[in-house]
Amino acid sequence: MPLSDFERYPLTFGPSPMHPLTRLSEHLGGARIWAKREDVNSGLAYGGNKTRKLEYLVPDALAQGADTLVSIGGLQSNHTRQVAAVAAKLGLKAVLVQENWVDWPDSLNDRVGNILLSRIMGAEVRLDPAGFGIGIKSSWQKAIDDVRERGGTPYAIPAGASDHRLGGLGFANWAYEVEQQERELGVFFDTIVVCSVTGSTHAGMIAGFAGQDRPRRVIGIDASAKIDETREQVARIARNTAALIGLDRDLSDDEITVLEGWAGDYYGIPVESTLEAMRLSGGLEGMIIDPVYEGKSMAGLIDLVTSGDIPKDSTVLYAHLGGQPAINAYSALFR
Ligand code: 5PA
Repeated sequence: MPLSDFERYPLTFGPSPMHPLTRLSEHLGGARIWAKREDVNSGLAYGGNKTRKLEYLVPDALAQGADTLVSIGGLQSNHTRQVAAVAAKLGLKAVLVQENWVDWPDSLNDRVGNILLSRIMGAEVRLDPAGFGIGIKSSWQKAIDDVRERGGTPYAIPAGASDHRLGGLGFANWAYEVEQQERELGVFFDTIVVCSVTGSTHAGMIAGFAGQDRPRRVIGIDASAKIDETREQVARIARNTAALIGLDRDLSDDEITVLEGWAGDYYGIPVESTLEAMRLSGGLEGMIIDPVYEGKSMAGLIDLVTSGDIPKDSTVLYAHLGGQPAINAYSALFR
């Protein structure tokens, strides 16, 4: 059925703002670059990409009579913080499994930033020593079982709200929103650049744009340092989402582009190009990006523009997906 027939529970302010990054574009000397800002899309604990995805999961949770949202991420997960905020707003409980996804020595990693915000909002935070992985985790299953055992009704939200039947809808909707804003602004973005880890942000965009008349490149930049898993997950969710919203053709492989080269060796650990991207974005535009996700996709964008892979006559849209609270756990990098 068409996307407009799916129930959406509004959690955002409305269409997220879009604006040109004039000084960054000039500095790079190539394509014109704009940003669309999911980092300021909501009043719920700073918002971000998961807030948009959750707009389509919440009606399902409410229909099932859930009283507890159960989800999982790293210690500095932006996703779990957004789940905590949505639970608070709806008057539900949140149980969050926070795993040790990043071998990062900052002694405040499990205290500041996202995890602090989740605690303030009253979520039950469970620390777990398991490492990074976007698959289904036993600790998450256990948290779901525990809620049931206590007599609650859990609603299970996988990592990044991605591997879920409705996970791609938020960003399929984003693609329609972009088309609408383009009409209003008189601009067309031939290239989109987006960070990809659990995959449903990029996948939803692919499915949403695939139904539009004018083709464009939707480039995902892997930030997980596990490119095969990211590609597989993006392709699967893109195809499932496309089918769900009634796209009347199969997605071809060349519509699914996840590039590697900017993640470094590990998820969550910035490399030189990440820090340079953070400095450029902050110093030229006053636009703050984080070292885990957006710094890596911005590093990719910078290289693709300066190398001419994205040509000079292109107009590029950088999807800023949020993530700034985690910066507090990386203070040593900028001392
Ligand atoms: C995240 C994800 P996807 O997981 O949908 O591919 O999005 C990647 C991404 N930018 C990009 C920011 C700021 C993000 O937070 N974060 C996860 C989290 O637990 O926070 C799901 C991994």
